[in-house]
Amino acid sequence: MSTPWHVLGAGSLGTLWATRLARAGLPVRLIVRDAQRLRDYQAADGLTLVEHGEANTYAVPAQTPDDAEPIRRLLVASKAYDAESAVARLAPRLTADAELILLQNGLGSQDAVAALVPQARCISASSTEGAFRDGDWRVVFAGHGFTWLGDAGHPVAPIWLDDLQAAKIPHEWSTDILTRLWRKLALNCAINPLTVLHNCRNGGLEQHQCEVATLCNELAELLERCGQPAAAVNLQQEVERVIHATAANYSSMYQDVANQRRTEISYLLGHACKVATRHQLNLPHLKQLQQRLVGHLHSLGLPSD
Ligand code: NAD
Ligand code: KPL
Repeated sequence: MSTPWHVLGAGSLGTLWATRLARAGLPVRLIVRDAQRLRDYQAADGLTLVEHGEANTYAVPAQTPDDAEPIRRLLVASKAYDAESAVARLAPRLTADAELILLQNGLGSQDAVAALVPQARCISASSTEGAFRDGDWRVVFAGHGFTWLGDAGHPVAPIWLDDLQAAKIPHEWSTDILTRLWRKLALNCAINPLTVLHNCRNGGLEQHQCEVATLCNELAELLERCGQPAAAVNLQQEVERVIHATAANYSSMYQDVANQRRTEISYLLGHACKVATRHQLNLPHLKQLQQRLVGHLHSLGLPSD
C-alpha cells in the first residue's frame, strides 16, 4: 500500500487536495481539530467537492491530532498563522523520514515549521488554484490553476509527485520556489492591502496607479536587497497585468476583512516590513501602508497579526 496522505485542515485547499487524491484511489486521512469536529465529520457522509456545478462526496477517513497512526507524508493546509501550532501538535507522530508539504501563502510560516521539525523534509508550495467553502465539509473549486512545489535546501523532486499526477493536480517541481514565493508575496503586498483600504475590487486599483507604482518600486528594492533579484524583474508590469486580469475579483485579504476573518497580514506585508528592517532598508510607503492597514483592522476589531 502506498504511503497515506495525511491532510491537516478540512478548509478550502485541504478539501480540494484530499478529495482529488481520494478520487484517484490514493490513501488519504483527514486530520480535524478535535474530537467534537471528528464527531461532526462522522455525522456527514464525507468531503464534498463541487466542480463545474457537480457535487461529489468522498468518504475520506478522518482522525484527530491525538490519533496514534504515524505520519510520513503531511499536507499542511491551514492558514499561515495556524501552521506552526498545528504541526507542533503532530510532531510526535512524524516518522524519521517524514515529508511536509506547506500550502501556506506568504513567507515566514514555512521557516517556523521547518525549525520545529528539523528532521523532516519541508516542501513549500505556491498555488494559483482557487477554492472556497459553501458549507461544512464542502468546497467549491472556483479557479483552476497551478501549484509549484519546491524545497529551497534540496533540489531533488520527491517520488510522490506521481500521486499528484494521478490525482490530476496540475503541478511542477520548482528549483526556485523561494523566488516564486517572494514574487507572489510582492504581488499580494502591492494589491491586497490597497483593495482593503480603498474598499474596492482589484480593478479599482486602476484609479490608484501612482500609489501602486510607488509600492512596486519599494518592493523591488526589497527583493533585490534580500537576494531575490529575479522576483523583482518587471514587478510593476506584472502587478498591473494581475490588476487588469482580475479586475472583477475581490482580493483574498478584502474577502477576509469583509467576512470579519483574521488576515494573513503578518506573512505578507508584515513579513516584507520585517525583512526590510532586518536589512536596514528604509521603505517609507510600505511601512506607512502597514500602519494604515493595522489601524484599519483595529478599527474593525480584527487582529492585526
Ligand atoms: P481555510 O481557512 O479554508 O482552511 C484552513 C483549515 O485549517 C480550517 O478548516 C481550520 O479549521 C484548519 N485548521 C487550522 N488549525 C488546525 C489544527 N490545529 N488542526 C486541524 N485543523 C486546523 O484556509 P484555505 O483557504 O484553505 O487556505 C490555506 C492556505 O492556502 C492559506 O495560507 C491561503 O492563503 C492559501 N491559499 C488559499 C487559496 C484558496 O483558494 N482558498 C488559494 C491559494 C492559497
Ligand atoms: O493572490 C491574490 C489574492 O487575492 O490573494 C491576487 C489575486 C493575486 C491579488 O493579490
